[in-house]
Amino acid sequence: QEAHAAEMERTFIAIKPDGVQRGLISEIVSRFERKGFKLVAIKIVIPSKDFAEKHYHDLKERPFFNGLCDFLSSGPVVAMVWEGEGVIKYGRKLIGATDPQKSEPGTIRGDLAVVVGRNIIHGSDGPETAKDEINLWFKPEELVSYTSNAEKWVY
Ligand code: 3AN
Repeated sequence: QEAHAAEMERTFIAIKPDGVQRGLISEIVSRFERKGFKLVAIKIVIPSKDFAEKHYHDLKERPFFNGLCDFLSSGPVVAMVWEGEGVIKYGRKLIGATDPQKSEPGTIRGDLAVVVGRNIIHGSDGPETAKDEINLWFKPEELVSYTSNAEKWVY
């Protein structure tokens, strides 16, 4: 069981300050939970600007980089690690397209957000960024390995 859990794919998901302020924490958590993914780390933090710049380092040449980092560091963020088969790619599917005007109804951004600068949630876009982002936001001991009762019915 432990070996199985250790091999399972993980992704970093964050509810941004707009999602927290709008009271969407439980709504977002519940979509990942009901799908069958497993929550292995969660905390609420106000990231510093410096930390936000590290998180978004890939976007530093983009014109919206500074505003984006100001925004991420403007209030509490719920940082999470979710685990499950295909969770990186499917997590992105649950989240929907970057621009909420283009994300499908039924997705988190499609149902709950209107503009790209306030799109309420972040999800890692691939295995490498997932690893990097989990390492940036969490210490190893903050990740919990456990077998959930639901697991034997999900898999
Ligand atoms: P995603 O969050 O879907 O992976 P990225 O990585 O392209 O999308 O962009 C990261 C974040 O940057 C987005 N979540 C959004 O908040 C912000 N962003 C992306 N494009 C724009 C834009 N044109 N104007 C303002 N903010 C943007």
